[in-house]
Amino acid sequence: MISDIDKTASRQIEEWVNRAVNQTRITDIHTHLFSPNFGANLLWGIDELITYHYLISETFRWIDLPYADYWKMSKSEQADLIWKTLFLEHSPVSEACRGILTTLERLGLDTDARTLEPYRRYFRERSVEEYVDQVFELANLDSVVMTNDPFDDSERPVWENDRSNVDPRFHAVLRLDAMLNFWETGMQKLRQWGYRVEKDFSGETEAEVRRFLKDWIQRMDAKYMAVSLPPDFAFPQDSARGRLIAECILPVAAQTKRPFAMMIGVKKLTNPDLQLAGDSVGKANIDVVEHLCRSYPDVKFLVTMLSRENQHELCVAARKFRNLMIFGCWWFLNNPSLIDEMERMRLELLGLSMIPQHSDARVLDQVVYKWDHSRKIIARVLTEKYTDLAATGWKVREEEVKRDVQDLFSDNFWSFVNR
Ligand code: RAT
Ligand code: ZN
Repeated sequence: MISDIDKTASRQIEEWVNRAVNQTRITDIHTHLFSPNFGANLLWGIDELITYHYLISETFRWIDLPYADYWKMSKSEQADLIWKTLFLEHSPVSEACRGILTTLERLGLDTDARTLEPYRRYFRERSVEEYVDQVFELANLDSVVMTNDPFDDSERPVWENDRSNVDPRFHAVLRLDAMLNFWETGMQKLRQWGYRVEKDFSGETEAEVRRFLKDWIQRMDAKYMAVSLPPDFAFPQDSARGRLIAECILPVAAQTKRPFAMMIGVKKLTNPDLQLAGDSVGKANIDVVEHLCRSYPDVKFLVTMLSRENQHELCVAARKFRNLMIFGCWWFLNNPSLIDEMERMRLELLGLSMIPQHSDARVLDQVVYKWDHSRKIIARVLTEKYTDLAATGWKVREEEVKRDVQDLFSDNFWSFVNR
């Protein structure tokens, strides 16, 4: 007979879960952060936090300023405008605004200063190296996975010249949007770098793209290859992207045993005037994911989808294919109400065999709030699930809770990558 467990037992479970969730060091499997040797590519500090593109789009809801005028402003002028609009003229209740306050609070700053100056002073006094240590400590991170784009001219030279200086806490990922989504320009660059590729795929093009992928996986020690894809992503498809995936990415993924990460559902530049803040979301077709997993059992797929409407079928797909690992609550889904719903659904459908979250941080300091907020939700949902188990008479043990949280926050990713 299933009974309610007594209050002491449920408090005990809550304590164990909170302890495990707070003390387990996380591998953050998708960020836009960089090891400090990438110089200005690593963003940090108050002005970067405030001008995060999530906050830019929220600001334009309130102001009539022409978009172009905003982009002409200096970084600190932009930050002043966003601060005034979203924090002083209205209360900062959105998740992205609240995140700034959580970060400042965790750094030990007065969140009620109502002016950016004390925060600017605080960051002026710091060096990036000491700040990376401080942030890793505060967010309790083991390591983070970067997004590394060899087609980016500010990034490529660092890999070519100086890669021994990469901080070992920062892992690389070979990001391939520039080639898969923009073949005409991507292939020009490949040619400049000495790969014998042709726009119409004649000659050695496919073999040469495979050579490029293998060269860069090795150069970066990339943990996986990745791309973001539109809602209408189809495969197989008679297009440059379809051909590149079929003939280059998938064979190289199988051969090198590196997963292929697909981040599906982004509508790029729905409002181009907003630049990076101008992307939107659309529901994608799960059949494509299922087709890939079924047809390429030797390829490991890491998948996240941007639309809330895709989440249930994505969980079901993961039940069918062990070469599919689902991860994160991506971008517009990285909000408490949706994280709560998604983690609950995943635990119910997949148990602990998933990667519940990634931060997607673009500014170093953001990992502090993103993980603070997600940890709280994950702890709450897990507590409820273990409490339900305890009500059956199953004895929850602290060691097992720790093991499970270690899987969720780190080992599921590493076992999948190394499988
Ligand atoms: O969440 C974001 O910051 C987006 O702009 C994207 O970077 C997205 O996460 C991506 O990796 O494409
Ligand atoms: Zn991202």
